[in-house]
Amino acid sequence: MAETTNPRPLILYSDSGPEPPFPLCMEGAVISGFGRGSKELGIPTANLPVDAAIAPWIADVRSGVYFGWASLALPATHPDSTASTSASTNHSNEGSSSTPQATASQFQIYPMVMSIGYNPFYKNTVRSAEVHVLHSFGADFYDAPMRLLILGFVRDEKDYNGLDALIEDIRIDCDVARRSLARRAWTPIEGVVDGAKGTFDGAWLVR
Ligand code: ADP
Ligand code: RBF
Ligand code: MG
Repeated sequence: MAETTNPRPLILYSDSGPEPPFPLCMEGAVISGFGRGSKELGIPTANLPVDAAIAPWIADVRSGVYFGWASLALPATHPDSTASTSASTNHSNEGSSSTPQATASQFQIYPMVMSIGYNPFYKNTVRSAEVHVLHSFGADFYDAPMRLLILGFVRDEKDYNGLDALIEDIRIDCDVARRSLARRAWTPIEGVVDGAKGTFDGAWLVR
């Protein structure tokens, strides 16, 4: 399959914020995925059950890559839990300027990029929803409650000649997500961009 080498735009949509049908919301407890060793590839994905009873939009949504915010209720014993500290800053693993935090809530907010679909590279027969959180965690968080505020579509899912090409595209997806989210109208009020509060209503993530 011929892969395009065209440069991809790194910032999507206008600075003025998400457009309909976004935001789309989804929540669930993190489940085990396909066990393909995504973690070993440096792109672990927290899988959520695809449940149309909880997120009715998911049955009809276009398969592909999306970006937005994830919130996680980590157990107090988790190394990244800020449950017992007063100040938290969720530093992105690759130095995003966008570092939302949630101190009053048990939910901590992180930027994320995700895939919804059949993973044509692996030819899955069931639709999966998997989230790569843009943060370097000190431990796994299976079973943790996770909420998603999906703010934009990045690209259709594709098949690839090899794993390297898939990983390269996912790396770019991560960049696109970070940069697109690091704008005030895309960042929740609970978060901080360039020293200023975000202006996006992300209350659902932390309530
Ligand atoms: P699985 O096939 O079970 O989904 P993965 O290799 O995709 O396995 O790893 C996913 C797990 O890794 C998540 O459920 C979570 O507990 C953990 N994890 C650690 N860091 C991250 C991260 N940055 N994003 C998503 N999951 C992460
Ligand atoms: N799988 C595909 O088959 N095609 C894709 O285009 C694709 N894009 C992805 C983009 C992101 C941001 C993420 C997190 C996953 C994507 N996947 C895709 C799923 C990927 O195959 C899966 O996470 C594997 O477990 C990685 O080894
Ligand atoms: Mg996974």
